[in-house]
Amino acid sequence: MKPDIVDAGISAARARTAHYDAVIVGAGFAGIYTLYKLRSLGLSALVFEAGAGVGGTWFWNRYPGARCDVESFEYQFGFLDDLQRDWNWTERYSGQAEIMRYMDYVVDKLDLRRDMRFETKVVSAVYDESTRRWMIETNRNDRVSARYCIMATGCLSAAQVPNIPGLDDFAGEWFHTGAWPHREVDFSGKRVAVVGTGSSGVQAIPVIAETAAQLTVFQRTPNFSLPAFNRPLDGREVEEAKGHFAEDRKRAGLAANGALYPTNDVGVQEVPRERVYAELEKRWGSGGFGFLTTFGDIITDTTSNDIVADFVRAKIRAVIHDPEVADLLTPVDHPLGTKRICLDTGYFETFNKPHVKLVDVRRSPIERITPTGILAGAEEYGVDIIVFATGFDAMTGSLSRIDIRGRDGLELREKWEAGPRTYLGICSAGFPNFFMMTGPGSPSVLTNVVVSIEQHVDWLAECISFLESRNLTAIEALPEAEDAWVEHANEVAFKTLLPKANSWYLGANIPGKPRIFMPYAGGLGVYRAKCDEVALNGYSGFSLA
Ligand code: NA7
Repeated sequence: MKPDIVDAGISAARARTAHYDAVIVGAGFAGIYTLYKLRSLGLSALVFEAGAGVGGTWFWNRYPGARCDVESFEYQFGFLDDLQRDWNWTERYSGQAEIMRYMDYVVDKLDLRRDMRFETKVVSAVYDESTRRWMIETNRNDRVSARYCIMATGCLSAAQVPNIPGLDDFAGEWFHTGAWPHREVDFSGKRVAVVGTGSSGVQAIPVIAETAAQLTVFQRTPNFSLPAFNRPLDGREVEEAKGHFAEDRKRAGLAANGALYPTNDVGVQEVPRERVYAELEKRWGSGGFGFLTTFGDIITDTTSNDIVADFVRAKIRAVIHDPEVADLLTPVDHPLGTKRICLDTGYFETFNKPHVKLVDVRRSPIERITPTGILAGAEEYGVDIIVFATGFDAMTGSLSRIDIRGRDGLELREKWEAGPRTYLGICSAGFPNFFMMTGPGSPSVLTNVVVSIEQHVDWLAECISFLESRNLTAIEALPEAEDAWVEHANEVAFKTLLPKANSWYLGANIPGKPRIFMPYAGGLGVYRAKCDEVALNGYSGFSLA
């Protein structure tokens, strides 16, 4: 269907309202696939993207060392075999620049760019019950009405700079890893501070240390990090992987984590300890998240988790020369895997370098930023550049920064004041024809997110086809179905150790954010079956009109 432009006669700046079947917010993996899929249904769809290009979170996270922690063969689209056939990954874990090239390649190959508007932020999305349409407005004064409003805004897109007094007066440069400038930042000869030691800090620190004159790392919580063992891929293994891609993809789509890590149902305490260590050593040597599935109960049993965590702690200590620094870098305050685990290349070894210093901000809290440095624990650390690797307002941040209003003017922000409430992580009661791709309450960040995205988009497309074929104009989650899903998701999370850490999964990194475990911890395979069942039952838990 062709979009239709009509004169709304509102103001000169907003004289025209464009009408589409769907508006998609975000041009990351989710936005790209949603546009492709809706187009293939014959719908007109328009994508708004804040960045100057496609890529979503990868567009912004171009900090030194930025790399995916899911293997390249798995972290790519699977919906069209040609896409993987004609693309050759060069490293086991792709770097940010290669992922960007891949996403550009996909968008060009599928001719999607012509329906994307870049450097355009959606500021509001308001549902008009009388027309059953969403009115979407942007910071460029676009006004677009659409039957379906699809948020492909990503789980890790709203960068969070901590509110530290004095930052405005800092005379040097400062950056956030998640909003990195599109130019080379030269650290050579500079005194650099990195605040934060999550995945972004862990990736950036070794690379920054290569050229900085001095690097001071401000750590609040030491994190578990495993060696990635990244390496170049050779042509033969790339070809071989392409040959069994479809089969692998199917398997990943049914797995709990949407990936191909070898699993093992056996519990840590069911086998002799020497065998436990031998297995852990083997997985450790292969690199990557597969370590966490060496045994079946690492994420559910405290004692088993401790045994495996001790193994990791010993590995960490073994590479750090100074025992005091080793103490500081060894994670002790949360079970292994309950904060998103990091994959690194030479992270802990970096702290053996004489020009790298570690400051424990729990012992020496950051008091303020001065014009020339950071004041922490009554000591001023002089720096020229500050890098905030302080994470994101995860899962809800990119939604709450938009003024979203559903039926009767209900504000999403207000509805979610005590924490996000969704049905299946896709829809929320009071917001008809409003869909979130990998929203809170879906497996998303606990999985290989590209596989989760494809599951969501496929489900969405089927749902829209269902509505269109029956001339239905509105679908909305029922409050009781939403309540039951929220309760179920909570119950599932609390059967694991995941809620035991102060993680961004729980919103614990954002001052004042309600403490709700946001992703669905029941596994992608189980989740997929639930979504399929809902569809098969004529969209049970939804009202249709
Ligand atoms: P994360 O994982 O949220 O890490 C942020 C880090 O910044 C973490 O170490 C935080 O400590 C630290 N932090 C946050 N605020 C502060 C303040 N105010 N002072 C000191 N330290 C602070 O974000 P990343 O970008 O590294 O990774 C996000 C995800 O992207 C990652 O999990 C992958 O999925 C990809 P804390 O642990 O909260 O004590």
